[in-house]
Amino acid sequence: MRGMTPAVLAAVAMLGLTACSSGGTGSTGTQTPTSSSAPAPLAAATFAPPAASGAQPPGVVHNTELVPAGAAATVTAGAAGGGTTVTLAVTGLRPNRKYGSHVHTKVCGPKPLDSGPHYQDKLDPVQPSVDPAFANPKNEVWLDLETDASGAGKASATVAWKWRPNEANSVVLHIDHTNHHDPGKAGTAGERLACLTTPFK
Ligand SMILES: [Cu+2]
Repeated sequence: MRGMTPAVLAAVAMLGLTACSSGGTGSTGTQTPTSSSAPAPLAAATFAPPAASGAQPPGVVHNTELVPAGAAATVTAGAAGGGTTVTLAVTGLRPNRKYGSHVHTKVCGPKPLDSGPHYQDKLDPVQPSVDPAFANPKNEVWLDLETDASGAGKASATVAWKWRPNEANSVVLHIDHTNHHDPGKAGTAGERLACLTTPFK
């Protein structure tokens, strides 16, 4: 601060106050380059009940018994060769329990079905898609996981394609692991428990 006039110091102090009162998460220092091997989270939130109307929280819970208060999720995604890798990490779920999960097309809303169908690379002309020729983990992003004793879990999926812009917008947690092969049930994992709005691009 040597060499600064009192007026400059006052201005610096005021800027500081302004920055703090904005409450934002703006830069507070030098930017460190993000490593390509550890992409920044696309979305991260503690699940919250849906808002009665208007804007929804980023993570919406539909079943508070199986996604208890404090449960949280983080999604990262990045290019992998010519394809895409998505990772889902959760904490605070029920311990030692299997959950299904997929990338869905729409943002999370107050109702479980608001998140729309699964994102598919090759779109099944028949919707909802339960044909294993389309509803499979090469054509969709499946992130089934099993929690540990603390309720934490992680899943990763790599597919050979990239997103169509703005068509994949959430990660949904389901009550069961995903059905892999049964025609009429392929890709289904039961009740939608929670949803994290995630803008895949
Ligand atoms: Cu799903």
